[in-house]
Amino acid sequence: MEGVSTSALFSAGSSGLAERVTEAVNAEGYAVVTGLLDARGCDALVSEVDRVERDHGIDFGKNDFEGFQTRRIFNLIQRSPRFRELVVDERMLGIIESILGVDFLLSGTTSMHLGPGETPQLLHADDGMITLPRPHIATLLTTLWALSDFEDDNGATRLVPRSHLRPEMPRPGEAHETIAAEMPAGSVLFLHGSTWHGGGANTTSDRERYGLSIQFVAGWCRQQQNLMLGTDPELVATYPRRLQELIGYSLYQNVMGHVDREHPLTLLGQDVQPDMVWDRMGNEEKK
Ligand SMILES: O=C(O)CCC(=O)C(=O)O
Repeated sequence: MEGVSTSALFSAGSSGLAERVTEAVNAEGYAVVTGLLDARGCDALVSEVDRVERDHGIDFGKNDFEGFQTRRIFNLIQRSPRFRELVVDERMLGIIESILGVDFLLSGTTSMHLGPGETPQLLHADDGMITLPRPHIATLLTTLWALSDFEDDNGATRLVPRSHLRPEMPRPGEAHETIAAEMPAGSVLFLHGSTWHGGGANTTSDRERYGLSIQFVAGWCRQQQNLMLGTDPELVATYPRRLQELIGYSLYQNVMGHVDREHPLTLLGQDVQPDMVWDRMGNEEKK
């Protein structure tokens, strides 16, 4: 099976990383960046995934899409500061802003832990429910963090290069040429929201595949996970400011998301002036 193309493969230290990844995502529908986490970082996150699964009795999926041999933890950021640190990784956020534009939002955080015996997931596009005519610019961007090696036989994500440029969506039962996003632990797969992909089969008898999905949307789109309602505001008040903004305590283009004309961060007890676009426009008119 064909693997990741060299034109879509980068290392964390590459110069002009954000621009080059953006170019690859727009042209190929995906890019892989190696070396964003070291072995200690991966091990620590795997231990956190194992701990949360144990503490909260996280069971296998109840349908074929979520995976009968896959454990998923949603809203990871509320489970541990380690996951929160990952979401504000500036190297990743720089790439996301380059693709989705300013004021983008976090859409969801999910652990996808594939066990031996998992079968291939249905090919799909993460923005499949968006009713814009296809193809269209990226409104959603998925990052898949490999905490263990992603290999062809242990469930590496499979994808169809350039499928984000097609006008249609894959239909169940159709056969498509895919590549396996094989990558060493510590790498991240960046996926255009329209790219056809799915978790691979884990045909091994003893190798787990640990992956974290951190998804983002353009600031004018709806987030998949309701991160503002899903977390106790007292806990959110302890998050780094950047993470509070990413989950929705922020304004898009100085207007979308205001609360009674106030900045949403005031709900967390912060004194932030909204800098409304209406003030700017009104003052412009008078000049
Ligand atoms: O686990 C993976 O490799 C991808 C999973 C996925 O695409 C999904 O669940 O939407």
